[in-house]
Amino acid sequence: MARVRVNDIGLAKEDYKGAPTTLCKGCGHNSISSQIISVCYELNIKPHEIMKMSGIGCSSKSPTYFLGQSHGFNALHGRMPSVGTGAMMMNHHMKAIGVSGDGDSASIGMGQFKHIMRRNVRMTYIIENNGVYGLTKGQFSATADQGQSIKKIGTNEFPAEDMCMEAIISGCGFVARSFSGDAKQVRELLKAALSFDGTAMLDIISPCVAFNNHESSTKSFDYGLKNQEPLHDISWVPVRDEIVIDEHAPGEVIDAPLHDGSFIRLHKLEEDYDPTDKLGAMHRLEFARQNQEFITGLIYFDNTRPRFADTESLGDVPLVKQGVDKLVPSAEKLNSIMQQLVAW
Ligand SMILES: Cc1ncc(C[n+]2csc(CCOP(=O)(O)OP(=O)(O)O)c2C)c(N)n1
Ligand code: SF4
Ligand SMILES: [Mg+2]
Repeated sequence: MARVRVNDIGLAKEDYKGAPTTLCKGCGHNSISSQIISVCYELNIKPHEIMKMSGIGCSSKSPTYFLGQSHGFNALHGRMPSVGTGAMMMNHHMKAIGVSGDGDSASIGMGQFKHIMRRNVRMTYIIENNGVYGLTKGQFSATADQGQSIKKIGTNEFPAEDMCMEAIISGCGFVARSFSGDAKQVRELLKAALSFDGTAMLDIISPCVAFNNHESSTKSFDYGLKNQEPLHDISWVPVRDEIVIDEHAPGEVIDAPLHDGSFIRLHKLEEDYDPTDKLGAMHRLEFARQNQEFITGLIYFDNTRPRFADTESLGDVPLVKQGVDKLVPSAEKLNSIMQQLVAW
């Protein structure tokens, strides 16, 4: 009998899978789920230490299709960030994977999106961005291109939101863009995001094959395959690997250190691109927008911001593990609070 391959914690790849997908065949969201499964297997992640959070949409359904042994919560439309923040406040030792869509995050959930970025909650926040509301049959989302037309829907008259720009402005320290058709880049970015102790935002262009996969769309498979312009070649280097610089690397090599001791290595493809330069990153995004370029890679990186758990002084023992005596104020304490309020 063939032996099943297992990772360092004795789990097989099968242990990281979820229920069979009910999304359309060929939907970009399915490729992203597959990459999450591979990466969590490879990183020896304990499924019970992961919470999968999502909102509403085809994208937000996808946590059902990976990590079937992890915790999960399907929040209201656009409300995943606040529910995720609350859950991480109760147990900040968990790792959160948030999956959202462009409708869920850029339309109804924009306010929530910006606040989780500024709070720096430890979450790998993935936007599966297809430019439409796939689940409700293809209406334009806030990331749809201005001037784009879709049969039966009409023409989008409004400018597109750029979620990488929004994340940078809001204080996020790990901002990346990728394409679901580029499995290797998605995997390396996911590994780095999961090793980052704060909010890591991945805006992954993920074509909707049912409603937005035609020639005029910059969120189609054809467009992504033909126009993707990586800023660098990316590899994630685990803690235990010896640090060796590849002398044949094209351009300069930047190693961005992550909180668990691993780092993300970027072989620069563009001479002057430095992901630690905030204004430079915003300038590059705006230049890409004006020139209709589809840049991918780690766009902005800053690992110096305090994480939410520290700002909130959550300490070593998560709230969920504290006893009732610590969490519930005594009758005397409550009385004294009430007396102070009455005195006001
Ligand atoms: C409060 C509320 N408003 C509207 C809806 C209807 N609705 C369900 S999913 C969705 C959009 C989903 O789009 P997106 O997040 O881009 O996900 P996709 O299906 O494209 O992956 C909308 C508007 C809802 N469920 N709840
Ligand atoms: S409708 Fe679009 S987004 Fe939804 S499952 Fe089908 S291809 Fe994917
Ligand atoms: Mg969408």
